[in-house]
Amino acid sequence: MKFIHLSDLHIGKRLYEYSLLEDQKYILEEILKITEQEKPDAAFLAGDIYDKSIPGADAVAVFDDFLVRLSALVPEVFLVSGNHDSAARVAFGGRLMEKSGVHISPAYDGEIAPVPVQDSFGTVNIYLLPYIKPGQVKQLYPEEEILSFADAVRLAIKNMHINPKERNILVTHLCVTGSIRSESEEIYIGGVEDVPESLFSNFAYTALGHIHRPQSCSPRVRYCGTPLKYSFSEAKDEKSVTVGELDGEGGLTLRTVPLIPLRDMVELRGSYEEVTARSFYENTSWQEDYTRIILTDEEDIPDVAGRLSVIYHYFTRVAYDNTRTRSEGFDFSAGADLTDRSPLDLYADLYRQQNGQEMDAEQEKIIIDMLKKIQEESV
Ligand SMILES: [Mn+2]
Repeated sequence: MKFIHLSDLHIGKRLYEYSLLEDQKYILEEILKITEQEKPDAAFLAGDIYDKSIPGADAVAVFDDFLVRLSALVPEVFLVSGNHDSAARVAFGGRLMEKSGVHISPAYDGEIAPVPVQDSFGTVNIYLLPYIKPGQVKQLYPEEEILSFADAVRLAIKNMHINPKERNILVTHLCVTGSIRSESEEIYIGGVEDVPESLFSNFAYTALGHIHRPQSCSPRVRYCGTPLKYSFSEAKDEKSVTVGELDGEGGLTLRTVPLIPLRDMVELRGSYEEVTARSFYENTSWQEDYTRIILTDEEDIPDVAGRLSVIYHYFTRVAYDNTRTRSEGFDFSAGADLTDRSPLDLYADLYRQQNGQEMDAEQEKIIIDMLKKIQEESV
């Protein structure tokens, strides 16, 4: 069986003041072209179809068109809802669409029956597990001990009663321990959502969504990543469609087909004079790309955002990397990941700035306890 794997379309997403809908329509066209060439037997959409649980009418229209055209090219389309989706709204009409080969996970009700798909070797069982939270599963199984996301997913998989001798595929939306994240995901802090990869050992392939950077967690467990860059932390990422082939013995081959966006997302860096010099940008696509600009000038430039947006038509934000911002604790040095900071680190920075000294052990414990409490309440 040949398949394509997509996730985290986030249709309707905005980047600061820009609607990304044109970029999304463009990339969905590209995906349809790839699909037409690859001729897969199945397509997996692993959650976060929309960016919001109540998507705008324009976003719904874009997905409706994509789904109709995708299902004309692919015999079986499978989709699950992600944390950004409303599971019930995404599932609307799902039972009717079964007849057209479009299989949508219903909102999780404690039982998941596989969808059997035939290929020339026999049956492949496709299991659809939407994004689930521990509290939700606990309500369905009050007698079970479910303290974490990992417990919830373990139970959901146990209740699938999988036959490991058959070929099974799981499509789901969750966070595997150790996966590399980016700025555009909304994930609970401190590893709360982590699910160990070992839970998926009975699946010939696990098609994941939730993490936006494409990556394999193991040879058979993979995030295909978003079709577009959704934050500047992804500026250097390469987006793609994952194409897989499963043979009769459960042997799996995976490859990627690159996705080239309508507009790229780039972070530019230099002095004001450098980044506004024609020679800097003339042989690039940057004037039509989404840009974030880091200026190294020591002095603030008056009306800098207005001036930069004359040159860079999809300019978003400017920041200074200079003696002042560094003394304030910002780190814009090349390659520094601005996002990879825990809430505790951020609070420690704030404390240092306000008090000119570090928190002591007791104060730190108060903050850690408070952060834990916030986290537990939001799960
Ligand atoms: Mn997502």
